[in-house]
Amino acid sequence: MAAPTEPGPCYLGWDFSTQQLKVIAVDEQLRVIHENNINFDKDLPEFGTQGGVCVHNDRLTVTSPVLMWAKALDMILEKMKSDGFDFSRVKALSGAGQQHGSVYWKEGANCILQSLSPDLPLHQSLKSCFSLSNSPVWMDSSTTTQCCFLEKAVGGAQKLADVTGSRAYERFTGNQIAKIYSQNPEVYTQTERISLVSSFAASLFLGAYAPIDYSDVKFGNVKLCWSAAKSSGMNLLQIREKVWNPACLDACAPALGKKLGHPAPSSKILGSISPYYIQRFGFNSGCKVVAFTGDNPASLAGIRLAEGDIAISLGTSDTLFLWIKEPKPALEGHILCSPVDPQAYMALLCYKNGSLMREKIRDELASGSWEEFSKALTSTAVGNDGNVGFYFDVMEIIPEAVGIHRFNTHNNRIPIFPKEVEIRALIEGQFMSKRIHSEKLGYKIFHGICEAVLQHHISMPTTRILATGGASCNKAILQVLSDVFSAPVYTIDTANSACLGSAYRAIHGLVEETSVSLTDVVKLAPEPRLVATPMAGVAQVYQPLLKRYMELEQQVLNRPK
Ligand code: XUL
Repeated sequence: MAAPTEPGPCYLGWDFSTQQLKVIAVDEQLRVIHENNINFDKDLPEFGTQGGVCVHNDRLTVTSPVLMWAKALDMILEKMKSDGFDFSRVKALSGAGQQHGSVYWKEGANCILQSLSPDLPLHQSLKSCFSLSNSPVWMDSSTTTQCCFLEKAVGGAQKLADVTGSRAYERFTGNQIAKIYSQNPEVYTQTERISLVSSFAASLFLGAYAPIDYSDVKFGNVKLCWSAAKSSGMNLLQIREKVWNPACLDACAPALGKKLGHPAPSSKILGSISPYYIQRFGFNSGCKVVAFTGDNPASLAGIRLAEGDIAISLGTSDTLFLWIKEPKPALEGHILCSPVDPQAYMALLCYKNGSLMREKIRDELASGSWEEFSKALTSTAVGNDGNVGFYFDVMEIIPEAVGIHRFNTHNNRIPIFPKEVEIRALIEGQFMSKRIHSEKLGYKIFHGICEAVLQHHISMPTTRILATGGASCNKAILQVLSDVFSAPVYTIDTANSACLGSAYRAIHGLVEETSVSLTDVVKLAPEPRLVATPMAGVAQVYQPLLKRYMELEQQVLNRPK
């Protein structure tokens, strides 16, 4: 009888996202062999988060407890162990984190990280390691003062965009650090190192401070070459030279460069896993930790965005990525380097009122049931009989507006919609906004065929919409997406594209030196599946409606807050 074959090596991809910690293991053939998750609200109720965050009384400040993330890691590893997961098979791991969020390590924390006792859970060893226990996250919009100051300090919004890739955004880390420095200078002084959520997570595995990666990156408005084309969503990095910009650093806080450390490429092997995980969970001592990156670049790798595609991630934040060959200046959105193709770029639009808004309306009008929600959606007509709605529970990024605004077919404001109309208005509105604003970045449809737009030199011979994130499991929602964009919608088998992309990046990290590209690594992965095609006649319905939506958006914007 043939001896049973040894299970081969595998790779872990982590995602420290807003509401959950998620992990996926893939084998050498890129098959998913294990998935697990910890939901912060449900599994760690002692931290009192809602949707993984705490919204403060001013409604603008949004934070997450840093020890919650450490405890979640401990918990998920224990869960994997009790599910019989064999950690000794893991050859490399990488991960992603929600972008922009920051972690403040107290003086001496690196020494504690380097000598973690395997007898204690992570959060217990780390409890004295942070100078700030509540980390600001990407949903925070409390730093308008700091944004104005930074833009002024470097010579205006455009100048800041030219240098760092973006005008000042409230959620960007530099402005968050500036707020902490001005409001709590003693916290800043006690801080030895500032990490992004992604590099914080990498530090936990490495048992030492991990560098911030170049690809947790946004750079807008400039055409750059690949080698110099990365920076983070921080408003701090000089994107051409890949060094911190002294004027930006000085405008935010003193001696900031030292606290941030030197950034590193996102495919870099940072080192071997900390002995803590070898002793506690049975990891192999040769297991490599590849730099962690932002959730959006990781997602792009996971869904294998190709030339001509649009990706829409329907998660806590809704994000939309476009494949771009030659980025041109735009006043909204961001341009990122494609982590898949060195010659390409991705444009990114980010919406704050994604899943949480959909879940709120589902809870209020559909008894918390997606089934009931979907039924209501399919029972209403395409175009919602001219009813249009804007649903911004928190201050939106695109457009900068807040509140719920409903308009009937005569463009009159009305206070309430019937349940079914409200549900369709929410979903159609979310997708009309994405279509309108992606068209501003270059997406366009000619005669039913999605093609490039010339202004931004986007080449789109055969556009596919690749949907990912939690809501990409919902067929009724994806049908509306397909109708509004007049394009076919595809999904991949897992909604966790950031985890999957991270697992692919872990493999890539190991082979990168042999000049195998990430594109070659992901070639083995299964092709996305077609799940929705546009219904007949939808283009005629949405053409006038999109125009109206755009005009109504101006009204919503102009209304005093
Ligand atoms: C992107 C952004 C969000 C976060 C959370 O700019 O703020 O997508 O990365 O997922």
